[in-house]
Amino acid sequence: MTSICVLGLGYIGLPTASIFATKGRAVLGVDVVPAVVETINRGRIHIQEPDLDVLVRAAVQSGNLHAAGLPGPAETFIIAVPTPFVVAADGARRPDLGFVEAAARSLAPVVAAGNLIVLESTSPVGTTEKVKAWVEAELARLGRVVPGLLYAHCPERILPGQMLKELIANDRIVGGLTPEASARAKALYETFCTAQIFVTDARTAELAKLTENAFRDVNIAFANELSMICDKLGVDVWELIRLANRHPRVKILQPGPGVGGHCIAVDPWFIVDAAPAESRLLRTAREVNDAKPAHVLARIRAQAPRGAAIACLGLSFKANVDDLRESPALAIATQLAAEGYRVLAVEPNIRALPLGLVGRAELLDLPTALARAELVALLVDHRAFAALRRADLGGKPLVDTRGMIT
Ligand code: SAJ
Repeated sequence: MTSICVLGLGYIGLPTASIFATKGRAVLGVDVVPAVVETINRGRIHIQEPDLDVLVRAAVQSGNLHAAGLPGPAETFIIAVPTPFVVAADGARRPDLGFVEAAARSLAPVVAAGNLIVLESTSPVGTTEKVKAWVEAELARLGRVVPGLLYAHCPERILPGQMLKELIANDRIVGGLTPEASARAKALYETFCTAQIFVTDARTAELAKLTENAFRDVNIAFANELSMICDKLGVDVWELIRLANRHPRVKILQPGPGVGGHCIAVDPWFIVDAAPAESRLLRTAREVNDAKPAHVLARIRAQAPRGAAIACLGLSFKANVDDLRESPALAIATQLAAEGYRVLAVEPNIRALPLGLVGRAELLDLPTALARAELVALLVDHRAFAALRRADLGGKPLVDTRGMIT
């Protein structure tokens, strides 16, 4: 009998399902994409994350992890599907809970009395209550009566690039719709989490996760705004931050080409959408970070005429990952190509250009790109670029969005 059914085998669901399986639980992983199901059942992975391949292979080979297209009966269900936003006609960003709703409704045919349903997806306040309403609506439609279902939110906090370490070692927050649900969810995560698990209610747990990412977004926006002020005033922002951070109570983050990924650039909007009049700082931070790629593009245009060859060092959304989703570096490279620049992309973490750049850019190694470039744009602070020095650039103009090249 399956112990845990995990819906969504992406960046969160796959490591979570695998770790439960390696702890001896019988896990059914569910994904709507057949290729993902097939890949995982072969013990392979469809995403890049250090050591995840080893974990998934161990989980599948132990016989404890199996993937399928539909959920089956289990004691516990974990929903780990995407929660993106959609841009409404008036420009507002609204959460798209379509994947969560579909996952919740898909449970109705298989849930049994006393089952626990955990929402892990980062979600707007009130979503766990909605999950309950969707399951109940679908049960009613099927004419099923299933007493004692328990619901909880348990957001993940793991950092892409060091997920497996953080999955085990990060403190967690669990918020049930009832104290019994919280207690069951806490016991569930104690299976593998070696850190503290704090219990609260579902709405606080939902807002806590959004708050963590909004906090980081606001702090990165501060750094990005400083970098734009410094460009205007002719001050070296890296030197400035280094010095200001010598104050015992100042800890400024690092500017970059913008904020990417599927978390920090998304989650604050769920707060802004729910409390627009009160979320002035959060909205402005999002706007500042979203405006940074345009600032970087303006600096490149000012130093290189159209048609020039631009070495774009890094395409991913942050250092040392292959994840191109919502990447400001990719957006900058794509825009340069659209404007007629010759884009020489250097991205050591991918083997082929993303579709949007195919035929419009070249994927090169670092020495070749540097040799052919007329301007060098350092967009991602990958380890692979750490040894690069200004002296290696032969006097070519440099736009260093990460303050990496000295
Ligand atoms: N960035 C900067 N300057 C900085 C720090 C980050 O420009 O000083 C940029 C990065 O380059 C990247 C973006 O911000 O484009 C986000 O990167 P990140 O490493 O800060 O965070 P994510 O999106 O990979 O993961 C975040 C984490 N949240 C927090 O640190 C509060 C992670 O713990 C969450 O689990 C994850 O979001 C999530 O899934 O919500």
